[in-house]
Amino acid sequence: MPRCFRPIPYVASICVLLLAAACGGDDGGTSSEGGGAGGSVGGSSGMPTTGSGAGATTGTGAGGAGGGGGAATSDCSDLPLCDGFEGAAPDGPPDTATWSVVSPNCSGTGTVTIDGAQAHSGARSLRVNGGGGYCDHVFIASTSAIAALGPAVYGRFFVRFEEALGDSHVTFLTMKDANDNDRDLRMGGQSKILMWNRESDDATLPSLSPAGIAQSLMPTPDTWLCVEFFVDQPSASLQTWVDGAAIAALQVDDTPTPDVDQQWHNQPNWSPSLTDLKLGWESYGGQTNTLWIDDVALANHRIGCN
Ligand SMILES: [Ca+2]
Repeated sequence: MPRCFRPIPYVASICVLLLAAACGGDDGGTSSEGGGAGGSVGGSSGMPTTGSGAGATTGTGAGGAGGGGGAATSDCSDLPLCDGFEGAAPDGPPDTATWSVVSPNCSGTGTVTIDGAQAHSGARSLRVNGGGGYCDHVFIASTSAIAALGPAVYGRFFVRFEEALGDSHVTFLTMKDANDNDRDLRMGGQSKILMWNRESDDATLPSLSPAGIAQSLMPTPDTWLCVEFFVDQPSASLQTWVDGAAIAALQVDDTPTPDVDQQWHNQPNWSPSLTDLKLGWESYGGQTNTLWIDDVALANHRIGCN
């Protein structure tokens, strides 16, 4: 069941959309596209390609599925998930051995197709035509790789937004959490910044206060971002890097930090057990966008941007 925040100035009132209402379309949230993106993102590279996955107890799973080939900038072929979308034909779906295309509950105008005109690596990427209604949502979904990884999951993907993130709430990555009644752990945007959102109680990371917003970043349009995350069930922690730099606003640790993860600790038994990875677009306040995704990988160690 969708939930969302209305972008009322940093006292985000929770609105719980009845599915029928959501599918009916507009819930009236503002969808103004923000002006110029503020925080430019620095250059990439220079990051370690291995890390000590705290608490990682399982090895890599089944061999790499997915496209492979092409002039990938990242050699991730030995990882349980590694896809640069080079092996699928333009204008069609991504490799069906790795991904399914899903629109949970209801579907609308959103589409995902392989794009031969835009790429981070090689010649192709996944293009997401993101619609503005909840039911216009669409994702590519992978379940086997994340299930093989166990309780500590590192992810990496590149994303390019055609337009800046607006004020209303959107999601471009979701992962189902079996320990949270199968509700989603979602990465997206609100108040023009990158943020995480927990579907079950609408907690945001960071808190959408001015101080919280200032510690995240506004993605620069028409620019590839390298996004990395680490979701660790044993320590109930979450980390995020963009272009190799840790983003202070996007970290959950065991200490509630005002403006950052204090709200996240409202659910003290949060213990994420992820069962899928979905990438695409879901919008709760009318915001549309076109985005491209490339070089998606999951591992039991930090993957890096190179
Ligand atoms: Ca590619």
